[in-house]
Amino acid sequence: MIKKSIDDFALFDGAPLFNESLHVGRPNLGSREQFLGRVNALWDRYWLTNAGPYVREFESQIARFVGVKHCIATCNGTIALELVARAMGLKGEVIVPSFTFIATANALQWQAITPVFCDIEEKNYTLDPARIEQLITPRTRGIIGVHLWGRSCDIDALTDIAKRHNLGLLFDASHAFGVTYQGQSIGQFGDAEVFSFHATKFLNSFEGGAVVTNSDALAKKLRLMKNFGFTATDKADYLGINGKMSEIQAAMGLTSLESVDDFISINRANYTQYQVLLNPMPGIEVMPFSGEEKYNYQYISLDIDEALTGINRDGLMKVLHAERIRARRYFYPGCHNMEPYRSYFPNARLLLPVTERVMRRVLCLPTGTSIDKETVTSICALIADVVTHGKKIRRRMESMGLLDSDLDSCDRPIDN
Ligand code: T4K
Repeated sequence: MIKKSIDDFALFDGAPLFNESLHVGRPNLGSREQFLGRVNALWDRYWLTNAGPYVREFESQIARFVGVKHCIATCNGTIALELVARAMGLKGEVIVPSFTFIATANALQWQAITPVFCDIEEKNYTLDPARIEQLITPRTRGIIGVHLWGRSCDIDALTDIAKRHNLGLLFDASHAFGVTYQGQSIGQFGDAEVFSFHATKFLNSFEGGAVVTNSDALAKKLRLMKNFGFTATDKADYLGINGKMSEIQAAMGLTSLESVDDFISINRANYTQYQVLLNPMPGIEVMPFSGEEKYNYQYISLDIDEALTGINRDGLMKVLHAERIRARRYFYPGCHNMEPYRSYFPNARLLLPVTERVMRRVLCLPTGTSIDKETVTSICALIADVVTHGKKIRRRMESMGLLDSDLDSCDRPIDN
């Protein structure tokens, strides 16, 4: 037991368990020496961006790793989604999950394409193929599946639907670098797939992203589009924008790539430890990474059943935050409950029962290379204490008004 009585919890003025905040999304850093070596070389080269040698090397290494013909690196994952949606000619309506980071929907809405929110299935919390066809209208041009938290969509089913209805099929693989589906690398499916290499992602280039595809035509368009449409110096043949990755981003990306195996083994060890210690607790389940596939284990997500724990997800999160464990409610409250979508589609939730339920129950815990097994053990021991005193803690929180207060503001880290 870490907390002998509920007075010892930091939420009730006890001492916090950790001296420093533990973050979901603390970057995985590779070798400092390798990175600084690359920075020194780019400094000497006087070549900082615009298809420099690091970006080209990064693109070819990513394409090789994933097993695709083309990788087009971009300044971030959101721009990659926007560029590829446009290059694919997506217009009208595109079917997407609401249970995703808002960038998936915004990349469409930003170009006046309407995201049509589809519910998720219970297993991986990814697009439910059984719900897609009822959302297809004459305006529908495409589907974007999100491989949420590094678990792939039902790619076969989505491919089948897209083919039968002649729709574009894109995957937001922001969470799924290094992951497989039926033994094949994520990145090889649909018309194209998009990775995010944001600092918080399994593989990072500070900010960054990429479109990967086997389509020569799509790759050619994307290369023009991300560089203002230039086909030669002083010659633009296409409407383009600036979506380029810089050399320093690529230097970080290359450095991250060298450490992929280490990142996975640390993440896997943390995941296993969380599973072993949390799953026996009533009402707490660590979402499994199952089967024969490869995973990056970057997101540890819990399902919390209040009927058994005595405290709900938001209550648990508040307790953890006070102890400096910055657990996150990804992806609460779902895109459909945020602007502009909440105003556009006020009744969307009626078609999203699984999303509405899941977004109230799941919580992501810290992992990554800044977290070791001992830290995981302490986090789990604390959660055990919370579950032991669940009802009591909830009652105390209620009497202090802590469960009624503005939960939306409470997952912003208070300090670093
Ligand atoms: N599609 C999906 C499915 C996505 O998840 C994302 C991004 C995208 C598309 C768009 O890709 P990008 O355009 O971002 O490449 C974070 C990330 O900013 C975002 O990239 C990511 N998804 C999302 C899941 O997480 P926030 O709003 O949660 O970020 P923030 O600032 O609260 O940081 C998260 C945690 O990480 C904090 O507890 C602090 C910690 N952190 C963060 C940074 C940046 C660090 O410890 N060090 C850092 O350098 O969105």
